[in-house]
Amino acid sequence: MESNIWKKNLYQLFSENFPEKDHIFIQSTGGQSINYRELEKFTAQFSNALVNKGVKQGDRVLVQTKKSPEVVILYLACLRVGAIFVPLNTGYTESELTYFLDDAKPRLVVCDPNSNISNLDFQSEFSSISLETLGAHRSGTFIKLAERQSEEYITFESDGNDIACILYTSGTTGKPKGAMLSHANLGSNACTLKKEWGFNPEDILLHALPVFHAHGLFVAINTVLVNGTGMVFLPTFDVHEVIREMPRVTVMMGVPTFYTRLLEEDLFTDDSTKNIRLFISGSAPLLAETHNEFYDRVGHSILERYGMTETAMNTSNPLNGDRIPGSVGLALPGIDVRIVTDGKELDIGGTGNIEVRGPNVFSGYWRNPEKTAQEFCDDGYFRTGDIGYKDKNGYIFIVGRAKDLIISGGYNVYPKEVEVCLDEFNGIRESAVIGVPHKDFGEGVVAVVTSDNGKETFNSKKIISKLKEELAAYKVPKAIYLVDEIPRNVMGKVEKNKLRDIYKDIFLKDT
Ligand code: MLC
Ligand code: AMP
Repeated sequence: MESNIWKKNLYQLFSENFPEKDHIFIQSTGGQSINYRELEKFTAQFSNALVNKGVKQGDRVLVQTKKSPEVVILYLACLRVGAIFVPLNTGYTESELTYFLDDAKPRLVVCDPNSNISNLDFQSEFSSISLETLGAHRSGTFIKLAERQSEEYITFESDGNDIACILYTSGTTGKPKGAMLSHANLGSNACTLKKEWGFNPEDILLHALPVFHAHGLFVAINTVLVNGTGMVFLPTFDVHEVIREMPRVTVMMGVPTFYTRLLEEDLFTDDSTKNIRLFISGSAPLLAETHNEFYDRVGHSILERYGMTETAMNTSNPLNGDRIPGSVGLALPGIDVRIVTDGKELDIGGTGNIEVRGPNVFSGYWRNPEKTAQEFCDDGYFRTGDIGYKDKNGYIFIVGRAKDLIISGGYNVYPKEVEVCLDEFNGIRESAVIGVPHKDFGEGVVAVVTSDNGKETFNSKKIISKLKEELAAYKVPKAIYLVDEIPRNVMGKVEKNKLRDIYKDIFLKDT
């Protein structure tokens, strides 16, 4: 790769690769499309609208909207202005949103016209923050403002070190932390993925992921933009719509749940995939059996890759060469991946902590230098919290996690956050939250609790529905089991392995 081409404003990097202006960038279902001429015009108008709202370089723009082409334009406008784009999961509840507003201290919040964020107190508590709405089909106050703006905007110049985005990722302490990603972090990764995955001018991506996480936003959209091509943009993963749209595209990216859901459909045949050159999976482990079943059904070997919010993509199975089921592939060019235990790098085959270093690795946690320092080694490697080994050919295999984390359908759930909420419930004495195998989501969230009240009054459905007022629904346990005592070891630590062993079968039977 030409070195350092990404040390600049990310939008500038993209625009250097834009194709002829009529080339379609986004085609949505329902007939809406945006070509590259419109993309330049709309991002300029959105940039001017941001400036009009007082947004300056380095200001945070907190965004919680439904997926739409407009939110992609807003992301690009933030890059052009040098503002920091902070996307939030649309499932967050009011109490979760209050935390993000407090922590990110945004200049501007852009939300869906029906978002519960507008219920928060923008009159006094958050009075320094402007609030605008942005809905699908060019609705909302921000669109109205943008439509009145100039179609020209001079993109903010950067050496790449400025922060482009903050993505919140939950933490073991229960409070989400904001990972700061620079223009260069994202640009270097986009250039690497374009090359490694053989993106070419004819490619069209099927985009059915949410756009508030690294996968849908960075891996998918940034790679398309640096390649200067287009995507078919679906609002959510609806398996029938995906099968219908598949013949129009050449590449699909998804979490493992996408692939298991496709395999459940008889309509999904090799005819559906006749124009596809590449299926990519990530964000959670793809079972070797899913990989093999997919190959047997449609003759495609899914390419599995591995990354995280803090680092974007670290490893990938090769485009040309063996894609090994159960492995996340080889370190990407320019990225160092090592396996470490007790500060010592392990030999081939040794299982330990996975650490990564490279231009993709983030710039630290927002307003949290202590946590940042904790997660980096002195020589610049980042501690991923994943456990794995490397084989003699350099293929990485992830075998577990040092962090207490559940990945459900590609969404991260930190048990601590759920336990803190559960423990505040009247009657619950203590709780332990674990991940157990789930047919659809890979892992399902399950809680085991003790109660001060008797079994007769225990009502798990009621607790679940109350929890949904506090936590985004994907974090809420799919089942809650009442026990007399939560098992602990001699040190007093909850024995989660024991609980996982006990509840994996019980949960599968119950669902
Ligand atoms: C939805 N629900 C989930 C869930 N998704 N529960 C657990 N885990 C999930 N992932 C719940 C809803 O709250 C709802 O609960 C019920 O399931 C049905 O919701 P739905 O909206 O109909 O679900 P669906 O649209 O089918 O969504 C499932 C999904 C979605 C798999 C398509 O979760 C998804 O798009 N996941 C992708 C996440 C992602 O992009 N991860 C990337 C992170 S970046 P109820 O109780 O209300 O009925 C990253 C870095 C990297 O990890 O390496 O890529
Ligand atoms: P997030 O914080 O949402 O970015 O999630 C990152 C985590 O997802 C990583 O630390 C891994 O634990 C997990 N992950 C991502 N891709 C894979 C994969 N292909 N296989 C296994 N785990 C993965």
